[in-house]
Amino acid sequence: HIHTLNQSAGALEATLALLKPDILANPAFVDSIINDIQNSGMKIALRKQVFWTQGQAEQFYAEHRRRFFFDRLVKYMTSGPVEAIALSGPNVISWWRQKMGATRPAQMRMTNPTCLRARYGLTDTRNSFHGSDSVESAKRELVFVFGQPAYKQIIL
Ligand code: IDP
Repeated sequence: HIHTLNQSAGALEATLALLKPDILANPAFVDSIINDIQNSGMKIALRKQVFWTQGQAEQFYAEHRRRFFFDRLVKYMTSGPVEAIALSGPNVISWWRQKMGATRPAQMRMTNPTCLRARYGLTDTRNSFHGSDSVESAKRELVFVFGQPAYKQIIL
C-alpha cells in the first residue's frame, strides 16, 4: 500500500541523462532537447560536458563488458564530448526512460515514433541518449559523473 501511495504521489527521484556524442555534434539538437526538458516540469539540477577516456567509458559501462557491442559502445562514447544532465523530479527515472524510448532507434521509429531515440538515434549502438534504469544505477552514475558531494545536493 505504501508503494502504491508513493507511486501516485510521485516519488521524488534523481537520474542521470546523457546526450551522447552524435547529439553534441549538432548544437541545435542540444538546445532543442534541453528546452524540451525544461518545459516538462522536471528539474535540471546539474549539467556538465564530459569527454571520457577509454577507461572512464569502460568503467561506466562495466556491466556490459562481455557483450558483443562493448568495444563499439566504448568507441562511440569516447568519439566526442557527452552532455551529462542530473534530472530531478517525481518518478524522473521512468519519465526520462520513456521519453528516450527503448534501445533500438529503428524499432522505435516503428513503434514509438515520437520518442527521442526514434527522432535522433542513428543505430543500435549510436542511439543518442542514456538514462539510468533504477534508483541504484542513478546513484552510482550520478556519483561517477558529478561526485559524491554534488550527488548529496541533488537528492536534498
Ligand atoms: P539502454 O541504454 O537502452 O538502457 P543497455 O542495454 O543498458 O541499453 O545498453 C547500453 C548501451 O549499449 C545502449 O544504449 C547502446 O548504446 C548499446 N547497445 C545496447 N544493446 C546493443 C545492441 O544490441 N547492439 C549494439 N549496441 C547496443
